[in-house]
Amino acid sequence: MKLSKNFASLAVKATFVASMTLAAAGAYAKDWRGWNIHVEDYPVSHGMEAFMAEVTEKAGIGGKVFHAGVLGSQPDAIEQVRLGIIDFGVFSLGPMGQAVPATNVVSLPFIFKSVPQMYELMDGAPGAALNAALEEKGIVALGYYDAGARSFYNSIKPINSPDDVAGMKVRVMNNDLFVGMIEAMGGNATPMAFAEVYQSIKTGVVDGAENNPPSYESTSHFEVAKYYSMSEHLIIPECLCMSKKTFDALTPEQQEIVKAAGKASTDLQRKLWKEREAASMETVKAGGTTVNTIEDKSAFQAAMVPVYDAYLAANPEMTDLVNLFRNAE
Ligand code: BDP
Repeated sequence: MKLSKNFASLAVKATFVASMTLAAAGAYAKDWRGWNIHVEDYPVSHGMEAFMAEVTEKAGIGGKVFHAGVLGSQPDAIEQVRLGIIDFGVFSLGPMGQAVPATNVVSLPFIFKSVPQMYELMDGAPGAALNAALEEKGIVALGYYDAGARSFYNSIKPINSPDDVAGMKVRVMNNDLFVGMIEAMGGNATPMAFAEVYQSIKTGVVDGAENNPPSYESTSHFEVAKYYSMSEHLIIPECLCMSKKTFDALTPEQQEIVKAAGKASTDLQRKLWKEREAASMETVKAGGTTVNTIEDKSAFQAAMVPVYDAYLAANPEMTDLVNLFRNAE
């Protein structure tokens, strides 16, 4: 009895010494967990896998990306990244707005003039302002992935003007701004988790939703909502986000490796995104989707003026940040 007790305490001591030695050498024992809402074959997923592989190879950190939302809903995962329970994830700044209000600025409809402008602003000073706000809430932004532009789709008819949205039941992401956006056109907005949308359209709980072509395609929403109308009303970047808790536990060398891997994965994702956008359009058309373009979007833009007014009236402290994005060339 005595012997085994001594042995146990020796073993504990040995483990302790070993882990101290590892810590002193900068070794890092924790395996990372990455949250992803998308299926495995998707530009975001490939970007995340490349990130994890590079971090493993160069910094010796193990980990795994969990696809298809198996680690939970997006709002929950954002909280868990803030707490360091999940180590990293790719989050749309749409749902992020509830946790980090400054990021709401990019959920304002038509805030970006184009996707190239979104890249420029997110990679520059306006993006740095959002990074600072994220960091204050425990999130380190390593790069912004492309999520293209979101357009309306539904099972009833093509949308050509805001009046066509009037009376429609439209699913939106979890953020009050999107509810306001649909209501400004006279529609009924239903915030709902991504995973529930297919069934909800199929059973008529909602008439449609809005998303970029790759998500419309990868979720098979095109099978149940055959009209895709290129309103392109939202351009919302997605953040490759790391838990600040996880990041701060790394050595300076590891942090540099992680940052470089984040940048490389962002470049890769942006390239893959363009390819997938084109391929998705082909897939949905071949699957029977009617796509209509909307050359003149001014009626949609005009309908969004009250959304901006209400947002700025309720959040006057956001005025400078909104203007920084809105007035950019
Ligand atoms: C996709 C985004 C994903 C969102 C989803 C949604 O990549 O983060 O959860 O839209 O509409 O485009 O919920």
